[in-house]
Amino acid sequence: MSILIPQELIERLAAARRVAVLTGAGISAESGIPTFRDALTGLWANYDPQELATPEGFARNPKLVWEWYAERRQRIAGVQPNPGHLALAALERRFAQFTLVTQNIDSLHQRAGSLAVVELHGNIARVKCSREETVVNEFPDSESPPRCPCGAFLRPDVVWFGEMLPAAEALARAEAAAGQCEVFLSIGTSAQVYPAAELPLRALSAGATIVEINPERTPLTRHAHFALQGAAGKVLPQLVARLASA
Ligand code: BJW
Repeated sequence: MSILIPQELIERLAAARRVAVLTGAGISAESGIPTFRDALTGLWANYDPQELATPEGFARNPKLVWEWYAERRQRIAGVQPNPGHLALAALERRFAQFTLVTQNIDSLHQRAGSLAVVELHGNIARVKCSREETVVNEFPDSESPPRCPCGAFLRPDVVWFGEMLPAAEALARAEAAAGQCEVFLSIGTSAQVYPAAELPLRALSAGATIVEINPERTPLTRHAHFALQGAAGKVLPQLVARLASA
């Protein structure tokens, strides 16, 4: 089913030179990766986030957390970017300045061909020492979790609740893009987790047009100039096609 995309949105996008995008788990849902908060299929549906995505949870049960991430890493390796990821890669080529900020850790944007990707919550493919924070490229897979030569457990290089965002530099790039863009697209995120959820509000305060693409309403919806209620894998290719003929 085709979603009605207002002509005014196409015109604003066609006139824009600086565009920023924030993506969340919803954009990868159509690739077969469960989201976090969807009640039935979400990753949290069967687990308590406090046990799996906090440093305290890892300290309490490192084996459970390591194995949950190992399972997700394996699942991600077996999926492909979907039409939503591919449409964003195509969109990037159209604008003078285009920044794609993602909360996802799955590399699907990069695999779809996006170049300027800012990863706010790390990347599941990397592993780091839980004490020294250094990235470790080779480790024995006989232990769960394996240990760093310093003796501490290795952990996924992702950002858990209560942790600072890794690269202060990544957050600074995301904030700059949000503050400077003319159009900001928030795609497939429940807009509940900070500081990512603050980015569209920053863009709004700076005068940008805010566009949300999500089948469900979120706390951002009432602030959005355009709320396109549909799946990213359907809406984004339509948006790109309309823009190409604008
Ligand atoms: C579709 C679709 C389709 C489905 N198409 N759409 C201010 C106020 C209150 C609290 C805080 C605050 N500032 C900081 C905090 C604390 C905390 C926080 O935000 N808590 C909130 C829950 C209230 N934030 C932090 O702790 C952050 N750190 C920090 O702020 O450091 C400074 C600090 C330190 C100490 C104390 C205080 C401050 C770190 C946050 C890290 C989040 N980490 C995770 C795990 C990453 C690793 C992993 O993947 O395992 O990141 S949690 C999880 O949530 C993951 C996601 O990236 C993130 C966001 O979720 P997302 O992507 O929005 O997914 P869902 O599932 O929520 O939504 C999916 C959406 O898609 C839905 O809306 C669907 O409808 C939609 N959808 N199909 C389009 N086909």
